[in-house]
Amino acid sequence: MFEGIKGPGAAQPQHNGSALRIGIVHARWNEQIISALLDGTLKSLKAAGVKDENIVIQTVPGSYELPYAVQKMYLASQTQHAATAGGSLVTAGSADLLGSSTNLAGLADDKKEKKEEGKGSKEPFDAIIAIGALIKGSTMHFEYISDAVSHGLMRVQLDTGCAVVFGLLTLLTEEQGLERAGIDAAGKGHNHGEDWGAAAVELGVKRRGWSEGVFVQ
Ligand code: DLZ
Repeated sequence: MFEGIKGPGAAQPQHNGSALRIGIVHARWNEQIISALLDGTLKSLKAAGVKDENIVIQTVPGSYELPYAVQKMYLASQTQHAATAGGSLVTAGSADLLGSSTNLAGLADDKKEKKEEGKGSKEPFDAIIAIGALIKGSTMHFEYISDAVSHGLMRVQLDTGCAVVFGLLTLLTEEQGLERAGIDAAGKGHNHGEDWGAAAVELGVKRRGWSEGVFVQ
């Protein structure tokens, strides 16, 4: 998957994602790039065995909204898990929630966009992949958003304990984005979404191990 290009190199052994629940949230700006990145991400998730019904996809207008959406999605998955287990929100296992500065009442607002997942898992997400493409313009807008989103995504993963995959492209030109989405005219690019899907599976599997005191290779 990663031959001849910059990338993480395949994990050894390949991780099995068949038990994982993965969230994806993507911005809608720069749709052509985002769409290809999303395809690449889904391709690698499925190649690792992640089941369709255990992948939840949400969209937000732009990259600036990604950290907020990741945080809310993770809390929503915890709410689903608590409801399925017949517990209430503030019970054992919800320490992450208590440590968060999020207003739980705000979850109701998010229900409008929530996809019906039917038979899928109701476990808290093992990893959430945040995908966006920021393209530099002629003002300082790009710098502020890139910085805020990068820090926001790091913060939300450390605050919640959910692995967050950084799928934000910070681009000087649209061409750079096409290359990194694997859809450039020269055909030299590589779809970074494939790396992000693999990273989510690896972190999801390792996170489960770490939470049980096991170090998965
Ligand atoms: C406003 C804006 C601009 C100019 N450029 C981009 C971009 O290249 N990529 C992206 O994902 N979002 C962009 N946005 C939208 C902001 O991220 C955000 O959605 C709005 O400022 C509303 O908060």
